[in-house]
Amino acid sequence: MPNPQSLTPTLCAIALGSNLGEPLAHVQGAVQCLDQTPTLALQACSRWYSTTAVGPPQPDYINGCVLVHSQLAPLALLDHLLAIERQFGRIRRERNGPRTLDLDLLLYGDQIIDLPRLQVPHPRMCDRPFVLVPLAEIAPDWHVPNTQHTVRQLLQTLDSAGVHRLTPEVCP
Ligand code: PH2
Ligand code: MG
Ligand code: MG
Repeated sequence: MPNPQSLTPTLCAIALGSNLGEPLAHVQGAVQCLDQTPTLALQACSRWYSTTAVGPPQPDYINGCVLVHSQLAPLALLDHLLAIERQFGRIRRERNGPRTLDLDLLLYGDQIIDLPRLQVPHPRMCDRPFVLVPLAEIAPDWHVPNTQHTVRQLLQTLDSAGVHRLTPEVCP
């Protein structure tokens, strides 16, 4: 059996979001957790954005994206992200409802994964300016599997009016 923790590193994109408690502290803390994971190597971190919530009425989100080289296989990486969410007090309630921390695995190299627990590319990433705006900052030329397009091209099809970069005074 291959050891799931000794894979050749694969570049992955992860989206971060929070709109409960101290959202900026949560997403920044989550990046620190990812950075401290021995089987992950942080490659890039977008700036942070304040974004209008999509879904039921709820507070605005802080959103951003990171790139990591992962030695964890896709499901092991998913489990690790869920464990970090729990560490930040995530409780699963209504779909698309407010949350202290959401970590979504968007892209795992050029892989297409369709399992009950995990779909990659993330099935809704192409419709979400709060995902594509930060992702385009750090990976504009990534070809999104299952589409004929790069992140930058996908972003150009969306209205990004509800996505605002945090000012340097709020987040240097
Ligand atoms: N996440 C959701 C539902 N709605 N809206 C914004 N602006 N940002 C999010 O991260 C977000 C959302 C479910 O994951
Ligand atoms: Mg999400
Ligand atoms: Mg999620």
